[in-house]
Amino acid sequence: MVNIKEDERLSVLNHSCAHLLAQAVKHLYPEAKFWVGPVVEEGFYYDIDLGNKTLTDEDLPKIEKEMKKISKDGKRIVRHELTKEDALEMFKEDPYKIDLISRMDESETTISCYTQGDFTDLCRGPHVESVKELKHFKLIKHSGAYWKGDAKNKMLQRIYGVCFDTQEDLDAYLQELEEAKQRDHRKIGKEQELFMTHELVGAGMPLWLPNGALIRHELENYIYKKERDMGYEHVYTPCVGTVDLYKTSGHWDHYKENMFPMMKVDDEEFVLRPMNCPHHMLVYKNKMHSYRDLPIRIGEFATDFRYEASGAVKGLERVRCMCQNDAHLFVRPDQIGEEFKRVVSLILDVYKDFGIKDYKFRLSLRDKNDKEKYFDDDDMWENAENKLREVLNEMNVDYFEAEGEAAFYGPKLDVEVKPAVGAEVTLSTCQLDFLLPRRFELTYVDSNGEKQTPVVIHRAIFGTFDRFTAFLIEETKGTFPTWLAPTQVEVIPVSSEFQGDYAREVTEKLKEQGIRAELDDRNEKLGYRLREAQTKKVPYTLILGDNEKQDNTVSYRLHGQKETTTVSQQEFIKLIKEEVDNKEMRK
Ligand code: TSB
Ligand code: ZN
Repeated sequence: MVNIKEDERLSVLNHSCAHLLAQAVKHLYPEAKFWVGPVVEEGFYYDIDLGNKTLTDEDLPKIEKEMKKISKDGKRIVRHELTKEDALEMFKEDPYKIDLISRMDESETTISCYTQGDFTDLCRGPHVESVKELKHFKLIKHSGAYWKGDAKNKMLQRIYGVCFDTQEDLDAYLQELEEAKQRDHRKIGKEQELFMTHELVGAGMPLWLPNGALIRHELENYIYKKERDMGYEHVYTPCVGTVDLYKTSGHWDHYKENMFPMMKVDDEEFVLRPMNCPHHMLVYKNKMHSYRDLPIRIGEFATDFRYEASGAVKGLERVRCMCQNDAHLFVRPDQIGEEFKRVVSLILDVYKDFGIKDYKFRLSLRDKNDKEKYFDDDDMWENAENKLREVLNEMNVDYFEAEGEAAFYGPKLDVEVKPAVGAEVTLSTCQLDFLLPRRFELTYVDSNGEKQTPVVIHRAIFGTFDRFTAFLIEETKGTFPTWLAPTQVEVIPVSSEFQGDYAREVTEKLKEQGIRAELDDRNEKLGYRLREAQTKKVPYTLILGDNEKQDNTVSYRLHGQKETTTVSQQEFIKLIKEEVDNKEMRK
C-alpha cells in the first residue's frame, strides 16, 4: 500500500486536503476549533474541537459534500507570512492555535498561514495552488482523540481522509483498504471465534477461545520441539516478582512507565512482570557453571504484563497481557557470533515454515554520541556491533541499520512486519546484553579456574504468541494450514437419515487418529452445509453419499476448490497425516 507521507506530491495534496476538510467543518459547525492536521502514512487527519458534538458515521458524507462544493468554487490558496506577535493577535480567539504559536521555536521568526476563500489556517505548508486540485478524496473514518494524546485532556474529534490526483488512484487505494479490512485479524478473530475481549476483564487483555487456543497449542508444540532440538531447557517461573528484583535488573529505573503499578502483599512489594530476564538470571545463578557448560539456553513461554496506552492496544497484536516465546542464552564472549548465528538461522527456518516472506531485518545500533541512553563502554559496543554485522553479512541476510535504536544494554536485531492495518511492528527479536549479567553478578569458571562474566542473548522467535497469531491470521487471511486449522475436516453426510451412521463412524475414526474432525449432520440442505464449511475455511470437507457408504470410501473437497476426489478411508488418513506432519502451507 502506498505510503502517502513518503511521497512528496501526495503529501502536499493530503495536507491541502486536511485544510479543505477543516474549512468544510467550519462551514457546517461554525463553533469548531482546530488542533493539528498532519499527513500520515494512510493519508491525513484533523483533530477538531466540536464542543459537545460527537461525530457519527452520517456526518462524514455531509462534510464530504461541503468539501466538494468548496473545491468546485475553486478558490486559490494563498500564503501569508507574519510575525509571532501578529500571529498571536490574529488567532487570539483560538486557544489551540495560541498554544501552537506560543510553543514555536524562537528561531521561527516568521510564521506562515494559508488562506482559501473564507478560511485561514496556521501552517508551514507547502500547499497546492488552488482547492480545485483537490477533487479525488474520501473521508475514511472518525474517532475520538485526546488533545495532545493525554487522557487527562479534552477528547477531540479526529477525522481521517485520503486524497489522490486521479479517481483511479483513489479507487485502487480504497479497494486495497477494503481488502486490508477483510484481513484484519480482529475481524477474522471474531468470525472464526479465535479470541474475544470483555470490558470486565479489561482493555488489552484478550481471552483465547477454544479455536484460537488450539492454534496456540500447535504453535507452542512446534517451537518447543525446535528449541529442545537446539539444546534449550524450558522452565516455568511466576509472572510476578518483587520490586527489588526489578531494581536489581534496572527495569525499575529504565522501564517503570511500561509496568503495572506495584502491589503490596504482607510486607512484600510485588509487580506484575513486564519481562522474564530477571527470573532467568536467577535460574542461571542457581548453580555454578564451568566454561564447558556454556551456552546455557533457558526458555519459557512466559506471561508478561505491560502498560500500553489504551489507544494503542489492538486485538492480539498489541496487548497488555502477553505470552512471550522467550529465551535467555548465557554464552562466553567467544561464543556470541556462533550463538547469534543459530538464532538468526532459527528465525529464518521458522519464517520459511510459515511461508512468511514479507519482513525486514533491522539491526539496531547505539547512537555513539548519546552517552545517557547507552551504557558507556566503547569497546564493548564496537565489538558487539561489528560481530552482529559480520554474522549477518556472512549469512547473506538482507538488513538495514538503525542508529540510536539499540537497547540501553546492547545492540539487537529485530524483524519488522507490516500488519493489515496500521504501522509496522516487531515480531522476532534477538538482543545482546552485557549489563544484566553484571547486575546479577553472574559468573562461570574459565579454563584457568578464574571467574568470568557471561554475556546474555535475549531472544523471542515468535515475539509473543499473541502478536505472532495476529500476524498469522492476517497472512493466511484466516485460511490456516491444515496443521494449524482448528477444524481440519468437516464430515458431511449427503443425508443424515441415510448416511448419518457412516459419517459418524468416519468422524470417530479420524478423531482416533488425532485428526480434528467435526460432523455436520444437521437437517440442513447439503449446499448450505458445504457453503458453511467454506466460510469457516475448513481445509477438508468430506461428502459422504450412498456410494461412499457402500464402498467404505470418502469423497473430499479441498477448501476453495470445486472438484471432489474419492479415496479409501485409509488413503485419506495417510494423506492428511502427511500434510500435517510436514506442516505444509495451503496450496
Ligand atoms: C526477548 N527481554 C526480552 C526478551 O528476552 C524482551 O522482552 N524483548 S521485547 O521487549 O522486545 O519483547 C519481545 C517481543 O514481544 C517483541 O519482539 C514483540 O514481538 C513482542 N511484544 C512486545 N510488546 C508487545 C505487546 N504489547 N503485545 C504483543 N506483543 C508484544
Ligand atoms: Zn529478556
